[in-house]
Amino acid sequence: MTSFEFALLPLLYLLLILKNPPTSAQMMSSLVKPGIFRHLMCRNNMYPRSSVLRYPVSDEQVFWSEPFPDYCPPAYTAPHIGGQVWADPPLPSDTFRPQWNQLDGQVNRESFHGAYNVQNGLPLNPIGRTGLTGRGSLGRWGPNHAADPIVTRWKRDGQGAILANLTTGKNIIQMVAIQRSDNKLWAIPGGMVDPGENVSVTLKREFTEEALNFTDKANMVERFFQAGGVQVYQGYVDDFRNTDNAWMETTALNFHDEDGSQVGQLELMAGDDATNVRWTDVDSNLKLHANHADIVREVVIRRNAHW
Ligand code: RP5
Repeated sequence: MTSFEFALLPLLYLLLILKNPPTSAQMMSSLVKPGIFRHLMCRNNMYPRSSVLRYPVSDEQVFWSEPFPDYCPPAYTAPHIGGQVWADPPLPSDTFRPQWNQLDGQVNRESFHGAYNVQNGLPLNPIGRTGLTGRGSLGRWGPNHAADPIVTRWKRDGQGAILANLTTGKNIIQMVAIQRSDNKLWAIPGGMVDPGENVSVTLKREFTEEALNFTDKANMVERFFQAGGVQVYQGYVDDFRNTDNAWMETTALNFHDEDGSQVGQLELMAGDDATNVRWTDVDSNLKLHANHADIVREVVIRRNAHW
C-alpha cells in the first residue's frame, strides 16, 4: 500500500460508518462491555458511607484475565443490610444456596451480560475487579437489578416554540433528573426492581416517588407510562457501590413527551431518597451518577437531539 493510500484509510473508514451506521443494539452493547469497559466510578478510593478503603486497582488490572497475584481486597458488607427483606443472607452459609445465573425463585440472578463466573461460592463481577469483596451496601450477591426511566421533553420558549442549539441547529432535549441523597450527584430517577416485579411497574413507581411525590395527576402519569417507553439500554451500571461480588445492572427506557402536554407540564417535587429534582438540559456537559450520562446519550441519538 502506498503512503497516499494509507493516508486515505481513516476517510474510507468514516465513509463505511456513514453508509452503515451502527444499529441501536450495537450502540447499546458498546456502552459497557465486559473485556473492554474499565471500572471508573466503582474504583473510588473509600467505599461510600464507610471508612473502608478499596484495594488500588489500575486500569490494566481491572480485567480478571490480567494476572494480579498481589490482589488482596478487603471484604465489606454494610451492617445495615443484615436481616433486611430486600437483602440476601450472608455467604458462605449452610442453609442459603443461591441459584446463580438463573431466576432463583422470584429473585433474578441472571446478568444481562451472559453467565458470570462463581469463585469460592461467590459470584464474580462480570466487568472485573473493584478493590473490594463482599456486598458493600448492595442487597444481593451478584446482579442487583434496577430500572431507570428517562423522562424527556423538548425545551421550549415562553410561546411554546421548540428551542434549538445555535451551533448544531438541533433541538434541545430536557430530562427529569433527581439529586441523589447518598452521593449528592444528579441521576436518572431509577430504583431497584423488587423480586418478581415487572420492570414497567418499577419505572413508574420510582419516577412517581422520586420526581413527583404526589398523586393528584396519577391518571395522567399512569397513561403516560402505559403508552410505553423505548428501551435504550440494558446492562451493567458503573455504580459507586459495586464490589467484586455484587453489582448493579439496569433496564433503561425513554418516555418522551413530544408536545410537552403531559408529564412535561407537571410540577416536579423531590421525594423518597431524592433531595432535589429538575428538568435538565441534556448536552455533552451533562455529569450524572454512575454511567447515566452515557445511557442518556442513547436517547439523544435516537431523538436526533442536540448534544
Ligand atoms: C443506579 O442506582 C441504577 O441505575 C439506578 O438508577 C439506581 C438504583 O439504586 P437506588 O437509587 O435504589 O439506590 O445504579
